[in-house]
Amino acid sequence: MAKIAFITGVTGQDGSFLAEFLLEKGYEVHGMVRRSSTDFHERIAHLEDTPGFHLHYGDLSDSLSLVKIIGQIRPDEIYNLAAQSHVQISFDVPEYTADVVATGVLRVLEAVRTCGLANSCRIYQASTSELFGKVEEIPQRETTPFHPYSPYAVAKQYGFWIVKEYREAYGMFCCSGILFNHESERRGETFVTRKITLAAARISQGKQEKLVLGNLSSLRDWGYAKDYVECMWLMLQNQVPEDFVIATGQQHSVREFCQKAFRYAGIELEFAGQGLEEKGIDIKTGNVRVEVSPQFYRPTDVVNLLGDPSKAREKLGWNPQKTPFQDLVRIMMEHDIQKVKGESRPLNIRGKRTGATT
Ligand code: NAP
Ligand code: G4F
Repeated sequence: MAKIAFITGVTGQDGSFLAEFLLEKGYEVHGMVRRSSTDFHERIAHLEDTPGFHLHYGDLSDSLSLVKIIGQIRPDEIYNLAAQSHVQISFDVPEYTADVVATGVLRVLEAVRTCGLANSCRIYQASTSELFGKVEEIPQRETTPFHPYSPYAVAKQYGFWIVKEYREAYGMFCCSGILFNHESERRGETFVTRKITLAAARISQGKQEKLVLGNLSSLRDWGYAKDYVECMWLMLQNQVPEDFVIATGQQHSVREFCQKAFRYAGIELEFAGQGLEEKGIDIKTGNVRVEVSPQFYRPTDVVNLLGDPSKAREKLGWNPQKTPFQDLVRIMMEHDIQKVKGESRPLNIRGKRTGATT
């Protein structure tokens, strides 16, 4: 009998890679989608006719839909990836973020209990390095104290603790992956790496003038999303439910990511100036290609994330360096150089077609 997996957030970056990964392993995969005015799910469109892949309408803010889906499909494994996942936007919609990112986790756990699956169903919760926030230790590991530093991170902290609580109170196999930033050619376009790779590709093709960013000095431990979904699965195959830090153990700044991405597009950038006055200048032409705006600064920002993946390497046999930083930038740039070749519509100064602010 094929194992049955249920993925919330299947239309997202991680959900789409995880669905592919589980289908390849022979799982029957069920994904939850929410109704939207555009019913095209770009990241999973290629999977929609695959045998063993099924979609259900539901929402993390709607307990009844969770109970209905989980009761109907009776999954062996649940991957709870759905979230309002943008940190800056969590300052704009804090209450909604709390409902989906915090209470949503509780709803999934309670749905599993309501359906009588507490002893059989294993649950993965998408936790985050944002829990370390205003960091109290470098690098951050499983024992590092949490100091969440945004409405998103505070909500994710509730998710982390309620999973731990249900594990201890009811003996459920539920665990959290404390994942550091992971990116890909499917990353949402307003996260900083994808904003940069798309802009570098467009600028090199004369389709965008400049890129406007926030804090260029922010440091992140960036990995490749495709490698990280394997770890989610490994955590649920473990003998016992445990929480793991998932990271590469390498750190880079936003500025450095810019330089590498633009170099890939044939533009050598030199940064000059400080703070809001800092500019990224094309060394060959003297044109300013990167500027800084306070619009992209957060009321509180997490600026020094570096993970220690030793526990995942030792206990799960996971390789944190499968896709090194250089390869991640190359994969994203190769994809985006091709993607923007087909674009003709004019873009605003932020490289966006809408008035959105992130
Ligand atoms: P993402 O691309 O933003 O995808 C989020 C997914 O959640 C989408 O499928 C979205 O559906 C769905 N969703 C949002 N609100 C929902 C709701 N109310 N009900 C049901 N579904 C909802 O995020 P990601 O990068 O794949 O991240 C996956 C998970 O890992 C998230 O929980 C995120 O917070 C966490 N995480 C991510 C990273 C990272 O670096 N990527 C690191 C640590 C933790 P729509 O397509 O309809 O919007
Ligand atoms: O790409 P970001 O928006 O990702 P952030 O805030 O680290 O959150 C992502 O990773 C978390 C794991 O640590 C996940 F939990 C979360 O769901 C999400 O996937 O920003 C990265 C850094 C920040 O310090 C930000 O201030 O880049 C800085 N930054 C500088 N300019 C910018 C920009 N971020 C964005 N989004 N846009 C900018 O223009």
